[in-house]
This record gives sequence, structure tokens and C-alpha cells, in this order.
Amino acid sequence: LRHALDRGDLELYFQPVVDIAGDRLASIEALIRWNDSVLKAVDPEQLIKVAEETGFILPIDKWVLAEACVQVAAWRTGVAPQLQLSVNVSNAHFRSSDLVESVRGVLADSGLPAAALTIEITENLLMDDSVQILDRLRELTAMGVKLALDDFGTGYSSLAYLKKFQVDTLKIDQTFIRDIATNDGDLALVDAIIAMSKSLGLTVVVEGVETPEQLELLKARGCHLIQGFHFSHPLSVDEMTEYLADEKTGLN
Ligand code: G
Ligand code: MN
Repeated sequence: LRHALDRGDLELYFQPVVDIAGDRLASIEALIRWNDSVLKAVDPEQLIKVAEETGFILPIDKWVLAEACVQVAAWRTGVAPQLQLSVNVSNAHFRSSDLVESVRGVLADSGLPAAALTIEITENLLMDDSVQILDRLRELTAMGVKLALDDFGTGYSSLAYLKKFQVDTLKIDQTFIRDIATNDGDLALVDAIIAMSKSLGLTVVVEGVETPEQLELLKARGCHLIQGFHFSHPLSVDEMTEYLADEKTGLN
């Protein structure tokens, strides 16, 4: 991993989030991929886990944020002027004192407007209820950056923090979606999250949608923002450039 970082072997992929109501691309999420000559394609979950354990998550996170902003700013000046970006920011990155300045710097350097960026955090970040973390979240919001709670429902889903800072989006974790067609319990939980989000004015994104059956069920429940293999796997920069060009042609 150390060599991969030095050699620039890590690669950024982007996965579409599709708005099925408007039949258009809503945003894209930046995802890291590592294709090593010996290890081959490293499982992304494993990659993040090892990076967290070894402390490499911090330089990786900074690289992903900077690189993704530069790439999306470039797409916005060309093929997709309204493109919105989501980036996963690790807890370790959030605990570093220069997080807010580093986000500000990355936006300034890339030219990406703050309003085009959503930062994804997990519920676990909020568990220690630290004043510093809440301040950083508020500063990002004040800057115009949006916040999404990723993997929602799998961590410490305290509802109290939904009031403490301004979260825009809940991303329902794919573990709730996998068996949604056969498991009434999962469906009931998804229903509850949707109902809660509606009354709190939060946007809901459903992750890990793989089949038409799952899509139909979610559609019937008023879920419009869908991410998952059903629409698209994460795409390389070249593939995403093509996707955006096709989307543009499709809309015209
Ligand atoms: O933690 P987070 O939700 O950011 O992780 C997203 C991960 O889920 C990525 O590694 C992405 O490749 C993966 N992913 C995206 N869509 C699907 C899907 O439809 N099914 C499964 N199993 N994984 C998905
Ligand atoms: Mn995510």
C-alpha cells in the first residue's frame, strides 16, 4: 500500500446515483480502487480496512478528495456542467485539525464550487459526540458543502445527532436492500427510514440496488435516488467520460 501510494497505483472510480423520477444522473460517488500487478484487484472493503489499521487512510483520503474534485471540476467545464460529487471522508481525516482548511484548499485549487460537493460520513464518527467534530461539520455546512450519512442504519443510529448538525442526505445501507423482496422486516425498516427522512426534510439515497425487483419495490415507496449495480458499477474516468457524453446526448 505504501508503494502503491508512492507509485500512484491507486485509481479513482466513480459510481452514478440515478434519479429515477427525473430519469437523469443525480450525482456520482468517488470510490477508490487498487489494481496491483501481484495482488490483482484488491477488495475495496479490505483496502479501506487495512488503510485504517495502518494509518494510510489519511494520505489516501486526501488524495481521493483532491483528485475527485479536480476530475469533477473538469467534467463540469465540459460534458456535465451540473455534475454533483460525493466523497467518502474517513473518521481519521475528520479528527485531523486541518480538515476544514484542507477541504477549503481543495475546492479553491480545483475550482469546484462547494455546492457541488457532498461529504459522506458514517454514523460512527458522531459516537464520541465531540465538540470539535460537530464544529467541523458545521463549518463545512457554512461553507456550502453538503453532508450525507453513509451506510445509514448499520452503525450507532442515534436520532439525536440528526438535530445537532445539518445533514442533507441519508444513504440507506445495502444490507437492508439485499433481501428486501423476501424479507418483510427489511422492507419495514426501509419504510421507516423513508418516512422519517421525509418528515425531517432529508434526501434519501438507496445503495446497493442490484435487481429490477428491488428497484420496483423502492419506486413504489417513493424512493427516487438509486445507486447500485442495477444501473451501473463504479466506472473508470474514461468510462465515466463516455457515460456522461451518452447521458448528454440522451437528454438532448
Ligand atoms: O461504504 P460505501 O457505501 O461508500 O461503499 C460503497 C461500496 O459499495 C463500493 O465499494 C461499491 O463498489 C459497492 N457497491 C456499489 N453498488 C453496489 C451494489 O449494487 N451491490 C454491491 N454488493 N456493492 C455495491
Ligand atoms: Mn459512500
